[in-house]
Amino acid sequence: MDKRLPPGQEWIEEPLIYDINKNFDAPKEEDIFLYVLGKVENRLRIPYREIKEADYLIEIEADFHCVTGWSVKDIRWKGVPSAYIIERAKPFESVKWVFVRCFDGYTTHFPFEYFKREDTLIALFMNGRVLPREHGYPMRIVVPSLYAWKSAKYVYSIEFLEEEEKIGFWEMRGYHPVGDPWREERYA
Ligand SMILES: Nc1nc2c(c(=O)[nH]1)N[C@H]1C(S)=C(S)[C@@H](COP(=O)(O)O)O[C@H]1N2
Ligand SMILES: [Mo]
Repeated sequence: MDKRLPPGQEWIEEPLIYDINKNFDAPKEEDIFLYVLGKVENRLRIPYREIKEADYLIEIEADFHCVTGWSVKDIRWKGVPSAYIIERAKPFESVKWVFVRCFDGYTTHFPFEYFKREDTLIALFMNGRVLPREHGYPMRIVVPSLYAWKSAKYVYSIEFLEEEEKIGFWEMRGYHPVGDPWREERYA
């Protein structure tokens, strides 16, 4: 038994590229912002460059588990930790959920508890390079503690919510609102 592999998963070498829609234009670098909104003290509109040049970037190495059954070991992601967003936006104490929107029309949601984890980040780099287009350029939220569909690519906004009132793309189609691979939370 491989203690590192969540139940029902198998290892593969490289992450498969999954996109609900490939036909969208990535904006030019100077037009890219990350919006932070919802139940927060400070709404933010952070230019991509400001995130890229933040004093405080972290790099993590994490396994990536897709709900369809494949897992990939040791992907390196670099970017700002979720704490950077939390410190600047100051979500209210009452926040329980996070809803993420992406340039391709994709959305996802998950509990704030997982957003707050130390290994959750807004990644701009993958395996030592600027995020490749197909893996989420310009920015991707990476939540290693949840199935890979929660690690939304092409992110442009993060909204903090008190109630589970906005439902993500796959969550709307029967996938789990939490999606913890160790508890095998595939479907709701
Ligand atoms: N914006 C966006 N993010 C997304 C998806 C998507 O279709 N659009 N697919 C998700 C799914 S189902 C998985 S398994 C991973 C795959 O990551 P990869 O395409 O970088 O390998 O991205 C997730 N993030
Ligand atoms: Mo997936």
